[in-house]
Amino acid sequence: MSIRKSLIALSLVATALSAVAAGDADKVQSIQLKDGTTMHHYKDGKMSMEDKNGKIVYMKEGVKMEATDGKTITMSGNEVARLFLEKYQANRP
Ligand SMILES: [Cu+2]
Repeated sequence: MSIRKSLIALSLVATALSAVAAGDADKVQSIQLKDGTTMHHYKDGKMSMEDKNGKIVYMKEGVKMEATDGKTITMSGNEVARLFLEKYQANRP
Protein backbone atom coordinates (compact mmCIF):
# COMPACT_ATOMS: atom_id res chain seq x y z
CA MET A 1 0.00 0.00 0.00
CA SER A 2 1.39 3.40 -0.93
CA ILE A 3 1.90 6.05 1.74
CA ARG A 4 -0.76 8.19 0.06
CA LYS A 5 -3.29 5.36 0.17
CA SER A 6 -2.57 4.53 3.78
CA LEU A 7 -2.98 8.19 4.72
CA ILE A 8 -6.38 8.24 3.04
CA ALA A 9 -7.35 5.03 4.83
CA LEU A 10 -6.19 6.50 8.15
CA SER A 11 -8.21 9.67 7.69
CA LEU A 12 -11.29 7.60 6.85
CA VAL A 13 -10.88 5.63 10.07
CA ALA A 14 -10.41 8.86 12.04
CA THR A 15 -13.59 10.29 10.52
CA ALA A 16 -15.52 7.14 11.40
CA LEU A 17 -14.17 7.15 14.96
CA SER A 18 -15.06 10.80 15.53
CA ALA A 19 -18.57 10.07 14.28
CA VAL A 20 -18.85 7.25 16.82
CA ALA A 21 -17.61 9.51 19.59
CA ALA A 22 -20.02 12.26 18.59
CA GLY A 23 -23.03 9.97 18.46
CA ASP A 24 -26.62 11.13 18.64
CA ALA A 25 -25.90 14.10 20.93
CA ASP A 26 -24.36 15.72 17.90
CA LYS A 27 -27.76 15.94 16.22
CA VAL A 28 -29.40 19.34 16.61
CA GLN A 29 -32.73 18.66 14.96
CA SER A 30 -34.56 16.43 12.50
CA ILE A 31 -36.79 18.10 9.94
CA GLN A 32 -39.58 16.44 7.97
CA LEU A 33 -39.41 17.20 4.25
CA LYS A 34 -42.22 17.42 1.72
CA ASP A 35 -40.99 14.43 -0.28
CA GLY A 36 -41.35 12.19 2.78
CA THR A 37 -37.69 12.12 3.73
CA THR A 38 -36.25 13.37 7.02
CA MET A 39 -33.24 15.64 7.18
CA HIS A 40 -30.99 15.46 10.24
CA HIS A 41 -29.05 18.54 11.13
CA TYR A 42 -25.82 18.29 13.13
CA LYS A 43 -24.03 20.71 15.44
CA ASP A 44 -21.32 21.39 12.86
CA GLY A 45 -23.94 22.47 10.31
CA LYS A 46 -23.78 19.33 8.21
CA MET A 47 -26.75 17.16 7.31
CA SER A 48 -27.82 13.62 6.58
CA MET A 49 -31.07 12.23 5.25
CA GLU A 50 -33.22 9.15 5.44
CA ASP A 51 -36.49 8.11 3.80
CA LYS A 52 -39.66 7.12 5.63
CA ASN A 53 -38.47 3.51 5.86
CA GLY A 54 -35.24 4.55 7.54
CA LYS A 55 -33.13 3.98 4.46
CA ILE A 56 -30.23 6.42 4.21
CA VAL A 57 -30.65 8.89 1.36
CA TYR A 58 -27.69 10.29 -0.54
CA MET A 59 -27.92 13.95 -1.54
CA LYS A 60 -25.33 16.25 -3.09
CA GLU A 61 -24.26 19.32 -1.17
CA GLY A 62 -26.03 22.50 -2.30
CA VAL A 63 -29.27 20.78 -3.38
CA LYS A 64 -32.40 22.61 -2.20
CA MET A 65 -34.97 20.77 -0.11
CA GLU A 66 -38.43 21.81 0.97
CA ALA A 67 -39.65 21.19 4.51
CA THR A 68 -43.29 20.34 5.25
CA ASP A 69 -43.71 23.87 6.65
CA GLY A 70 -42.65 25.31 3.28
CA LYS A 71 -39.18 26.40 4.34
CA THR A 72 -36.39 25.87 1.83
CA ILE A 73 -33.23 24.25 3.17
CA THR A 74 -29.97 23.91 1.28
CA MET A 75 -28.19 20.63 1.73
CA SER A 76 -24.90 21.04 3.59
CA GLY A 77 -22.58 18.07 3.64
CA ASN A 78 -23.79 14.55 2.99
CA GLU A 79 -23.20 12.63 6.22
CA VAL A 80 -24.17 9.17 5.03
CA ALA A 81 -21.42 7.48 7.04
CA ARG A 82 -22.37 9.39 10.19
CA LEU A 83 -26.02 8.36 9.92
CA PHE A 84 -25.03 4.80 9.10
CA LEU A 85 -22.90 4.58 12.26
CA GLU A 86 -25.68 6.09 14.34
CA LYS A 87 -28.11 3.50 13.05
CA TYR A 88 -25.57 0.73 13.49
CA GLN A 89 -25.02 1.72 17.13
CA ALA A 90 -28.72 2.12 17.82
CA ASN A 91 -29.52 -1.33 16.43
CA ARG A 92 -26.63 -3.16 18.01
CA PRO A 93 -27.89 -5.91 20.34
CU1 LIG B 1 -30.93 16.75 1.59
